Amino acid sequence: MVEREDIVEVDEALISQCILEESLEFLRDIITTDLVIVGAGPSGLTASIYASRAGLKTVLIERRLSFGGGMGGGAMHLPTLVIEEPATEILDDIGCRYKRRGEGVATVDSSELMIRLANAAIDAGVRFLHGVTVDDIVFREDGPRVAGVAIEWTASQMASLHTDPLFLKTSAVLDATGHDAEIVSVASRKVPELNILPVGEKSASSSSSERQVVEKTGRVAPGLYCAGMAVSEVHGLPRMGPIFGAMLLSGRKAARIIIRDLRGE
Ligand code: 48H
Ligand code: FE2
Repeated sequence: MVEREDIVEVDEALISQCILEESLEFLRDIITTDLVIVGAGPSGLTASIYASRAGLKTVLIERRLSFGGGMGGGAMHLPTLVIEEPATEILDDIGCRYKRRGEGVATVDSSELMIRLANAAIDAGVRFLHGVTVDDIVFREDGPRVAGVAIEWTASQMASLHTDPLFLKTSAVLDATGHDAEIVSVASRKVPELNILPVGEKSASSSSSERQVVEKTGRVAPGLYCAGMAVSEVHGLPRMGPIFGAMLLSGRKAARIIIRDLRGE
């Protein structure tokens, strides 16, 4: 086969026009959604896959320009993650290869898991906003309930350039921001009527924490849910260290609860 090198000439104005028209259409489309997930770590990505597959219009907002959250750093930057049963069900579902390492324990390559989760999310129809930080919620006094998020360019925040945010309206917000539970934290601080009191994460105890994180995953206030390490922060659970089964299972469970709540089942 001959490799073609007769590259098409594209006018600069057309490049800008393509980007602006498509991006504005995308942004207009996500002004109202069923679900906003904050954080593209293991729990947020997993939740997005199951929510979107069930038909929820889902947007995932990530502060950084990457997929995977803490998975990329693994344990002290080593490229292997430990996953325990039954989270291998999710690995099978997204086509991620793993190695069995004894009774109920498996290992995965961290790059492969990040990319397979992101790929499954895109296949499921999840829309992504990268380089954007959620720094506040929108709430409604009736209830009271969480009704949306305020978004800002991460770059503006890093440059300490205060600009006013844009708002996205949604039926449910999932805090998958990891250790700091940033969304629950801002909601508890600024909307005392929601009665949320994050307890703070405790020191390590891997096995008990894995179980409890999944158990406590769910609704924090009307319209606001949490998954992953945010659950430890909110409910005062021990950290678990570099084991990721509960992150995946928590994401899947959060999606199931949100789907049920939004369908009024
Ligand atoms: C937009 C935001 C914002 C914001 C944060 O930290 P993550 O990987 O979160 P989880 O809970 O899915 O997974 C936790 C896991 O990585 C981990 O740290 C474990 C298992 N630790 C155990 C231990 O003992 O330490 O991902 C969160 C993502 C990141 O990509 C952030 O950049 C992003 O959320 N994020 N995005 N707006 N306000 N806050
Ligand atoms: Fe961590």
